Amino acid sequence: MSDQNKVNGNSKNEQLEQYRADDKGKKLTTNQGLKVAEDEFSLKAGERGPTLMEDFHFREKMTHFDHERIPERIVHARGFAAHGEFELYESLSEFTKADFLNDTSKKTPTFVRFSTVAGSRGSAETVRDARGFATKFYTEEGNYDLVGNNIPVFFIQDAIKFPDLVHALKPEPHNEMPQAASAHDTFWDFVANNQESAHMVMWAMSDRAIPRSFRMMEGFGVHTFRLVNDEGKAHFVKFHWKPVLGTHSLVWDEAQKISGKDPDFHRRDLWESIENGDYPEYELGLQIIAEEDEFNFDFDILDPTKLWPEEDVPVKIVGKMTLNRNVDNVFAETEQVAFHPGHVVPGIDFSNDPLLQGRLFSYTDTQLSRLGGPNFHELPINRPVCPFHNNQRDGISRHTINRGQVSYHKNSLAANTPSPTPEAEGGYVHYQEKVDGRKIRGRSESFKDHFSQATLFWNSMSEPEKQHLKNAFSFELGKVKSKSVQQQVVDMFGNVSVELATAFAEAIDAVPPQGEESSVTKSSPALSQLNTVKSPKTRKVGVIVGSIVSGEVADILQTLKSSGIQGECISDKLGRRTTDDGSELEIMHTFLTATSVIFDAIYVVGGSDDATFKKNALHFVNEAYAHYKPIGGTHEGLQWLNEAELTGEPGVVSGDGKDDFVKNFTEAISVHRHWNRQV
Ligand code: HDE
Repeated sequence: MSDQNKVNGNSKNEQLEQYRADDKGKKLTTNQGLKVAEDEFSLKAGERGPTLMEDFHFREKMTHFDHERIPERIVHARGFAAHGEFELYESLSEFTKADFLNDTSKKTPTFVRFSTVAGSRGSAETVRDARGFATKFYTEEGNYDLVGNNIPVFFIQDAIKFPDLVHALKPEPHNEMPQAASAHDTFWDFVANNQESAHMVMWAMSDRAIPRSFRMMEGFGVHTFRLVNDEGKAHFVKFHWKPVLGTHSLVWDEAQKISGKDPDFHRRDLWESIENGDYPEYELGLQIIAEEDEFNFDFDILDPTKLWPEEDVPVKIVGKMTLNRNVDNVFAETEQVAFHPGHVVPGIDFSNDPLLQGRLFSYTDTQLSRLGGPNFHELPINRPVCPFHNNQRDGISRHTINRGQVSYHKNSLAANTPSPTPEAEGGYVHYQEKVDGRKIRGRSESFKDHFSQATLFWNSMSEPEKQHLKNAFSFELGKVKSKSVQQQVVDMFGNVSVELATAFAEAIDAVPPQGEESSVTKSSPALSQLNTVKSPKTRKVGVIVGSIVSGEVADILQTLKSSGIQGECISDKLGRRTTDDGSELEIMHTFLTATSVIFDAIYVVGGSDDATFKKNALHFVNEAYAHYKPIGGTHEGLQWLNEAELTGEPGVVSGDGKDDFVKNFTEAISVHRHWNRQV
C-alpha cells in the first residue's frame, strides 16, 4: 500500500493534520500575529466617549464575524458528516479498472455527508423527506464522489425540470411556509402536473422518508453509470449501500414529536455511535447489466424514475464502508465539502441518463457561489490525497503559491509540463460511446410509463407499510388548500392503486378515482422493510427506575449490553442510585429532559411510591406502545404493566425470571416495531 493512501495513520487524516488548529493554551493575537493586550473594551476617546476608527483589533474581529456565514446549499442544506474507510472484498477487474475497486489490500479513506433535501440549514432532521447520502472516496487516482440518496429513483427525468421541482418543494415564496415539508399546495400541484414523479412520490410517502437513523438507511447512486475495464469493455451499473444494521424507520407521529424534542436527532445518533465505537457500516452493492442487454427490460435503463428490481438484477456485494471518525469542525469539513457526480476515476463513466447529464453541470456551478470562487478544491476537506498539477492559476482565496514562469500548455520552457498521461498509464479517457442523432428537445417514448413501477412499489409493501402510505397521503393532502390540486392527485394516483387513492380521497373529502385497478401485479420483496436485517445492536432503551432498585436490574442492563443494547436510566432527578446489593446506576435523564420518542424501547422497573413518578412512567410506556415499540417490565414495573392491561400484548415483555426476560426482550428489540398491536 502506498503512503498516499494508507488509512491507519490515514493519509487524509494526516493531510488534514497540518490544517488543524488548537487555540487552547495559546496567546490571543490578531490575524497578523500581533499579541493583543485587551479584548473586552473597544478603543474610545475617554471612558464615556465614542469608539475610534483607529481600533484595528475591533474592526478585524467584527469584520470577520460579519462574514462568518456562507450561502447554504440550495438543496440538502441540513447535513451531517463523518470520516471512514472503504475495504474491497473481491477484485472487480472483470468490470472496472478503477484502482480502488481492484486491489483488495487497499483501504480507501472516505467522507460521507448525510442530509435532508428541502429544509434550511437549521431545520429539524426527522421531517418527511428523501435523505442525501454523498460519499467521497479519496483514491490514489483522484477523488471519486458517489452522490446518492436513500431512495433509488427521482422525481423527474430531465435536469431542466430540477429548478421547477425545487421551487415547488421549498417553502412557498409569498409567506415562506412551510419549512422542511412537502405537505403544501405547490409541491402537490407540481406532482399532479408532472406525472413522471409518481414513483418517487410513493417512496417519499413511505416509511423510507422517515428513517430511524442515518445508520439504518440504504443509499443509492440512482442513475445508471458505466464501469469500464482494462480492455475498454463497459457494463451498465447501479450503486447501492446496504446498512449492516438493516433499514428501519420511525413512525410519523414519533418523527413529528422528535422534530420538536430533539431537532438534532439524526446527527446526535451518528455522532454518539461513532464516539461509542459502534461504527456505522454499509456494504457496497452493484447491479450490473451487460451493454448487450440494454433493451431487454420493460423499462428504459436510462430512466432515473425506474429501479432495477433486485430479484431480476441481483445486487452483488463487493465491499464495506465503516464510518469511524467524527469531524473536528462542522464548518470546515461538513459545510465546506463539495461533492460532484463528475468527480470520477478511470474505470467509472457516465450513461446518457438526462438527469445525470444535467447534474454534471450543476455541482461545480453551485460551489462557485456557495464557496466563493473556483479554488474550493484547495479546501482541506476537498483536496485529493494524490498530487494535482495543472495550469489553472489565481482567483479568490487561492492557497497554492505556484512557482515558476510557465502556466500554459504547450510550452518548451518547462519541457511541456505539466503533461497529459496516456490512457495506458492511468489518464482518464471518456468511454467512446457511439452517438448519432438529431438535435431535439424531446424525450424517448421509452420514458413514458410513469405508473407501472409505482404500482410495483405499492404491491411490494406489507399491510402496515400500505397503511402508512395511506396515512401519509391523507396527511399531506389534508394540508393542501386547493380542492382542485387534491382532486388531481387522487386521479393521478388512481393509476397507481385504486385502493390507495380511494383511501386518501375519503380522508380529504375528494371524489375517489373512477378507473380500474392497475393491471400490474408484479412485486419486489426486497422493497419491503419488513424483510430487512433485524438486529438488537446499538438500540437504545429508556430504563425507568425510582429510588428503590433491585441489584438484579444492574445485572439485566449488563446482559443486554453484551448484545449491543444500551440501557439509559430515566428517573425524577439526576444522580446515582445504589441498588439493594450495592451496585450503582447512573441516571442519565429525567422525565423533563427525556421523552419516549428518542428511545427504541422502554423498560420500566419502577421503585417509587410517588404517584407523579408512576404517572410519568406510564406516559412513557403508553406513548412507546402507541409507536409499536418493545416494552419491558420487571419488579414493580411488571405490576404497572398489568394494571395498564398491557401484559401479553405483542412486543410487551414482562417477567421475573432474569434470563427469560433478557432473551425475550432482546428478541422483541430486534423486531424493531410490533405492528400487530391494536393502537
Ligand atoms: Fe443534487 N444537488 N441535484 N441530486 N444532490 C445538490 O449541489 C442537482 C439529484 C444530491 O452533501 C447541489 O453542492 C440537480 C439526484 C445530494 O453536499 C446542486 C439535479 C440525487 C446532494 C444539486 C439533482 C442528488 C445534492 C446543491 C437534477 C441523488 C448534497 C448543493 C438533475 C442521486 C451533497 C450542492 C452534499 C446537492 C443539483 C438531483 C443528490 C444544486 C441539478 C437525482 C446527496 O448542485
